[in-house]
This record gives sequence, C-alpha cells and structure tokens, in this order.
Amino acid sequence: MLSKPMQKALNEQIMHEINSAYLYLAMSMHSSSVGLQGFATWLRVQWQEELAHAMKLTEIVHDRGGRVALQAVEKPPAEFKSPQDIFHQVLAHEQKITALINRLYETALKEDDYATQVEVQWFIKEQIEEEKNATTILDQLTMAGESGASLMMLDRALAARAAH
Ligand code: OFO
Repeated sequence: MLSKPMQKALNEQIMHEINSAYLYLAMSMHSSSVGLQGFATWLRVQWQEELAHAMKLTEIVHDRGGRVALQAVEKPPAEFKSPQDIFHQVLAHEQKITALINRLYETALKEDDYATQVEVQWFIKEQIEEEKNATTILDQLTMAGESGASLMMLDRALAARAAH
C-alpha cells in the first residue's frame, strides 16, 4: 500500500510527465508549421514517450492500491524562435525533470517504500538518456547553424526516429 505522501508525489510526477508531453507536442506542431518535418517527427515521438512515462507511473499507483488524481496541465508556448531555442528548452526541461525524479526517489527513501524505489530507478536511468539525447541534438544544431544545407540534413536525420 502506498503512503499518502508517496501517492501525492507520484500523482505530481504524472502531471509533470503529461506537461512534458504537452510541451513537446507544442514544439512538434511549431516545427511542422515552419517546414522542419524531421524535428516535428522527433518531437512527436518524444511526446509519445512522455505519455508512456505518465502511464507507467499510473500503473505503479494502481498496482500498489493507490488512487490516480489527474491534475491541471500548463499551457505550452505556441511559438519558438528557432530549432536551437527549442532544444535549449528541451535540455533545460529534462534537467528540471531529472531534479523532480530525484526528489521522487527521496520521498520513496523517506517513506521506506522499497518497491517504489525500484520503480523510480528506471526513471533515474531514463533521465540520463533524455539529457544525453537533448545535448547531442543541441551540439549538432550548433555545428549546423541556423539554416542552410546542414540544418536540412539534420532535419532529415531526425525524421528517422521511430515511435516505440
Ligand atoms: Fe523526458 O522524461 Fe519523462 O520522465
């Protein structure tokens, strides 16, 4: 059985994952509208991944006899300055999520909730990947510049990201 503080923390993290999904969907829509279909695809897959993270957390709550309480999500921005701006925001956002996941783990430690500790370890590992992906694309964007052939090549490469 989940303790009340653990259930509250998991419910908050579900909201953060859905917020992440919504932010990446907004970025995908923007990329699509400026003709960067590869960026749009990559970010759409990211949207789906974040929804899967949220669902994984709902399963943890349900499996432990808890109650999921969905919360309001934030309105994401509709406009972004450039692909560089988007990926600076993706990296900053993932760093924020890493801090939140670490806090979730701290709650599981405080509550002596060993089962949740094991579950949250998956998210801790996932955040390494999330930050690495954003950093790699940001580095590639710095090399490619704001526009031109290199940016188009990167856009084509990102289009190859497939949904899981
Ligand atoms: Fe982008 O990561 Fe979820 O947790």
